[in-house]
Amino acid sequence: MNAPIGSAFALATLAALAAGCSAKDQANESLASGKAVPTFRSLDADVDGSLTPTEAAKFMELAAVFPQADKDRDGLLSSAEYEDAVEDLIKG
Ligand SMILES: [Ca+2]
Ligand SMILES: [Ca+2]
Repeated sequence: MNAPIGSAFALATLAALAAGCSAKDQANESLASGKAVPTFRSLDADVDGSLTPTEAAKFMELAAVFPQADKDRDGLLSSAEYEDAVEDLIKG
């Protein structure tokens, strides 16, 4: 009997692959862990100039600090909020 865990895993794998595909688009920044930082544009899937929690979820480290990064608490990250958050992530 197949548990639905398989499809959840497949989705997670797809998400990881999608994140990897935007690697071409990324700036020359990397985290202390050596992981490259995706550009704001590569995360902004609908190109509306802000990141929803769903869009930010592609960048795990950013998703983890989303509430703090969203300084004006509108539930979205502007590019300025993103830059600040990335700077904090890089500095550690
Ligand atoms: Ca967006
Ligand atoms: Ca915000």
